[in-house]
Amino acid sequence: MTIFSKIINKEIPATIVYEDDLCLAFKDVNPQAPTHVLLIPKKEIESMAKVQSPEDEKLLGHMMVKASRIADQLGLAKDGYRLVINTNDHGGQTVYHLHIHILGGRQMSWPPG
Ligand code: DGP
Repeated sequence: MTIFSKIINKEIPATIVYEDDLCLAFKDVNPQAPTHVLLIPKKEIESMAKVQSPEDEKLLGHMMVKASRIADQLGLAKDGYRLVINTNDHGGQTVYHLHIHILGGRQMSWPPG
């Protein structure tokens, strides 16, 4: 269990921007862009390295479509945005509950650091 489970269970506060039966989106506490939201599954999945089942396939498809809709709602669609899923150590993951970063509101650079 991670701190994100506590956010899902409303045991600790977060600024929630979207919620449904399968996933939750809230503002990142340490924003790296003018808009920085985390979209997480309510199911506890450690990382992208652990997804495999048909259930996960459906869940991640759902989340990618929701990421698009949330980005649109946040006003990011026209100028663009970046979706990031840091995975395990080399990916820079710090919280081991799968999450999609939705970042926007500034020009992004490439390659990532
Ligand atoms: P990552 O490094 O990809 O595992 O990203 C974890 C992100 O989670 C990081 O950008 C900061 C954010 N974060 C960590 N703890 C909390 C918290 O308690 N509340 C919120 N809103 N964000 C958190």
